[in-house]
Amino acid sequence: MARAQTPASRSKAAASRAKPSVAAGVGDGGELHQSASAPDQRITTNHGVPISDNQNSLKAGRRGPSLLEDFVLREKIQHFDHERIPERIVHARGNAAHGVFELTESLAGFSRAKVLTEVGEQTEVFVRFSTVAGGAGSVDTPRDVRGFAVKFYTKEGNWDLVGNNIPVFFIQDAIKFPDLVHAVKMEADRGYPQAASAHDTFWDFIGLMPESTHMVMWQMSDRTIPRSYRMVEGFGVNTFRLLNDDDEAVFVKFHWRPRLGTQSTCWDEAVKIAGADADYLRRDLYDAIDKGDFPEWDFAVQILTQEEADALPFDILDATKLIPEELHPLRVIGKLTLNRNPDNFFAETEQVAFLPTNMPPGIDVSEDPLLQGRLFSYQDTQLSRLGTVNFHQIPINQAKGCPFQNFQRDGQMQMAVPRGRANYEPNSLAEAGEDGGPREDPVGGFRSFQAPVEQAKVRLRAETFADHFSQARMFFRSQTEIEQAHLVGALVFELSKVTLEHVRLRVLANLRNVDETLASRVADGLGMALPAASAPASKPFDMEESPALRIVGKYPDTLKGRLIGILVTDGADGAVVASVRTSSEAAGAQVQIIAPKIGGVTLRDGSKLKADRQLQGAPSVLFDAVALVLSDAGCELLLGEGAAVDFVKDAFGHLKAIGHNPAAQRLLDKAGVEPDPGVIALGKSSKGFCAAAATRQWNRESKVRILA
Ligand code: HDE
Repeated sequence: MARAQTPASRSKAAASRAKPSVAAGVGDGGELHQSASAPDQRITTNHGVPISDNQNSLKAGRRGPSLLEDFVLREKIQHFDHERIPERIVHARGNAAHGVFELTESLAGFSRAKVLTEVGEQTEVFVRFSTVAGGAGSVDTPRDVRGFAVKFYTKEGNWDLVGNNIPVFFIQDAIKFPDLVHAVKMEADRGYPQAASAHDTFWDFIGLMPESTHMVMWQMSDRTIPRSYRMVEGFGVNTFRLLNDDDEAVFVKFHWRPRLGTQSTCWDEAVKIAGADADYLRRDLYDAIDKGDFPEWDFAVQILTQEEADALPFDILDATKLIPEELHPLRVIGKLTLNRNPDNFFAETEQVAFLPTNMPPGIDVSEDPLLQGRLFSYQDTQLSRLGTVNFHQIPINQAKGCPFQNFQRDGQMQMAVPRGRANYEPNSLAEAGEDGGPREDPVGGFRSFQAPVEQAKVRLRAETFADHFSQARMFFRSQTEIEQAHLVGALVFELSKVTLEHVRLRVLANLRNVDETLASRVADGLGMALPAASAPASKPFDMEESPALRIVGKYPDTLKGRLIGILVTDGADGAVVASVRTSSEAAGAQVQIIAPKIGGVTLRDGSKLKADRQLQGAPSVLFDAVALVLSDAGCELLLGEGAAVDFVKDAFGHLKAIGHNPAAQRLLDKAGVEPDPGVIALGKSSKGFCAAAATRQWNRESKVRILA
């Protein structure tokens, strides 16, 4: 057994196993093993999921082929295969935090998983956010999809919900994943660009894979340049199943909704943040948790019966499609709070190993061909990444809510010290008073949904997967004008970096199937003539717009979670600084003082004010709103400092609220700031500034850049 036991608990366990449940027979299809095993006696996977049948692999029918999704079999065999073959590779960029998940509404009747049915239960979690394309040393803010991977340490084994901040994916079948990743990562001959999709090979692949079009709409939206990991949505992406006590199934989609709302940066801002602070997002998350400002998400599900799924105009197994909330509303069933930073980045954040195959009894997979491939890939990746089949023994990966115990043995970096002779099953050692080890649990163990699969084995895509454009169209048309302009701008930016003209043309030809205005705006931005539309595999149709897919207008106007920067100079009025600070903090913001020198400034009344940041290292891109509290002499000095002019110019260009005292006017003028509702004169009260700082000044945008 993998778990250490005290001598007392060992003898108790051995005694209670005197009559092993396997005595009934083996190799009979499992039907004879009908009695339940006590939780501390049952055999589990390495992640603590109880096993219902340790005799038979999962097959398509009694005499049919074994199924790839049999994670119990694969975990066991792979553990055995790799017992003496360790290997390590590098890992991608991400950061993580510990937290807790609390269930607020039970899904009893739909699922037998305790984590989804025991209301009020607090389940420990570890959540890792990541970029996808860049290496471990790349920056935090490229335009990229973000990973949102959650490990729930449930009482019935670990549940890993390994999702993204976008609800759909580029491809429909796992067999295309290596091609997609090769195409987006740095080009093979030259080794660049790092962490950027704006290059030939990515768009070459996209143009040739119309099924990626919906995802590309999301990727080109502001969601891929998030303001903070505290402000990203999360999605399970693939369709899963819930199984109740009677093994009846429904389909389920999982969603995380940030309580701070989904918020993004401007593209120019994201580019500049990359230079100002390569660790922007990881620092933001760490600082917020460190200060006790714990990020929270609502956890929601969309549940569909087979009939409801059949009634959809697209296939629920196709990961390039979402289910509009307006059709099937989200049901909030729990809350996630991140409340503790890791103690050690390597031991926890780097070594955490997520596996979509980690599911407690009551949650199951669907036949989504992307998910089916994922069921194999992650375990395999961890073996080479962490170098040992015993990666489940690394503390961050261990099942914490329950024991894990089985007969898998040895291997590189074995940390457990199993006792006794029982390293095989069935055994009858208990009859001789020895510890015979754990037993399978047909009642409480993991059981797969008995989906009928008797069909010819084929390498074919389902016809119901053929529509590649209708949801892309729905996404584009559901966006606000501002968001549409950003999306078009992003496409123009990316395609302008593509050197192969035929690739640009092919993408434009596909875009015509999404929306003619979109295609002509992009063509116009590129200065190219529109090519003929590509021939779609299935004619796109118009779906109802889904306002739920917007960001702008959806997130709450609030100072909560925001960072305000106050730029001060010697001779500044301390009362104004105090007013901005007090009001902002009272409304939930964090405040930092920025000064020309890190030692701080001497205020007008002769008192000293410490600085948190020095101006040249604290450009305004790092703040959500800024206030300028200067003296006349201080302003004079800053007029000759490029960093000060850029500070103001960028704050204006990135649609941020700018509070200022009268002495700062000359700096505003030099930076080209024009009066608007987001440029606020600071007086005795900072109310107006705080109200403007609670959001972005979207109406300013057309004044500061030409929108595509
Ligand atoms: Fe992953 N993915 N993926 N992926 N994925 C990995 O596993 C893979 C996909 C996602 O913070 C790898 O441990 C295949 C969709 C996240 O540690 C690897 C396919 C979604 C993370 C792997 C997909 C994801 C990964 C690399 C297509 C959203 C980071 C390192 C069939 C639902 C987890 C690792 C972390 C990581 C394979 C597609 C999310 C290679 C084969 C769709 C958040 O195993």
